Amino acid sequence: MVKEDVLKYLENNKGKLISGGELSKILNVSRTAIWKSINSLKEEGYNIESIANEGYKLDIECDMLSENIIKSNLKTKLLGNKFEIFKTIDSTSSYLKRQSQNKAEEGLIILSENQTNGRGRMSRSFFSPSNTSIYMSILLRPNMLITDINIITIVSAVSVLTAIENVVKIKPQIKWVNDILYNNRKLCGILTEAAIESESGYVDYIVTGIGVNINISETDFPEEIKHKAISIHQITNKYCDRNKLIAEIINNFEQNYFDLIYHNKKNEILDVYRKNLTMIGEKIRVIQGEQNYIAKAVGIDDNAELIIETEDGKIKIINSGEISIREL
Ligand code: BT5
Repeated sequence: MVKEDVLKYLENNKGKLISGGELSKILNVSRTAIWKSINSLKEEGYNIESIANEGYKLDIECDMLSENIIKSNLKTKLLGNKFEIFKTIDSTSSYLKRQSQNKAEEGLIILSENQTNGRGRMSRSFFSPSNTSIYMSILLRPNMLITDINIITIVSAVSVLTAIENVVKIKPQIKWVNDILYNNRKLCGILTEAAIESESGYVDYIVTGIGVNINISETDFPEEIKHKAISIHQITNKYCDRNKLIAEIINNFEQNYFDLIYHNKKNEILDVYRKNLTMIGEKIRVIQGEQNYIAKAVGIDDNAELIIETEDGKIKIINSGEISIREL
């Protein structure tokens, strides 16, 4: 389609002025078709400058989600073989779960500029404003017992953490089980959901949902989470290129996923997870439904469960299913 071709050209030449005549020659379409495409892209929110008698220029800081830019930074064989990018959606994970039931293939990735019903664990909501962050879900179909899926959460956390370190040059930490924190405030939440094949106990599919706060300012967060959430922009005071970070997350994810599935490197992945884990050795509050109690976080076992020591000296293993922890 002409519009996609025009966009691709402008994205590959961000910040450069190109005349309508040149574009129509390169893409082999009429100038009217170019003009129509540009107007439609502007309506979609692309920051394109039209200069009379000179041409068009896509703003260098334009940061709309772009399959073209993401793909040009991907080094993967499986993840991202297919993308669907939405302007708005209820939840990228809810949508992907529906597609998974319809036999969508492993590696499909859903992204959206916003979510009207972004979800966390235990029916909690995930604040998902438009055009400022990453809301991404990845479909996996590993040959794995459902009891082993905690390790996929570990793969996601390690992959997002390393991607942020590489692209943004900051050092966040992981909070068991699925949060990436900076200065003890949540930068990213990860939700791992799975469906089981009846009888066999094996996984049918896993949907990993990743939400990273990118270009949100402190005043944009709702009152209830302002003090416990943070965005990359708040940390660096710079705009962060979402498309590059998305590609880096996907690249790392595939590398770690393949290392886990094909190269038996679960222990190496767990090591990176453990090294970057916050709260270990510290007193924490363990929250389960209405109940909560104080314990010491001792470490993570090989199933990525949290080992704690209760105040009466008992060692307990807790699984993330229905339990959260909080600093004292
Ligand atoms: C999570 O749950 O943190 C998992 C969030 C996963 C979000 C992604 S976005 C793409 C995909 N599609 C979805 O619908 N979900 C996934 P949990 O550990 O339960 O934390 C939820 C809690 O985090 C809330 O109760 C708030 O206190 C807090 N919170 C909500 N929105 C936040 C945000 N944007 N940044 C930081 N904290 C937030």
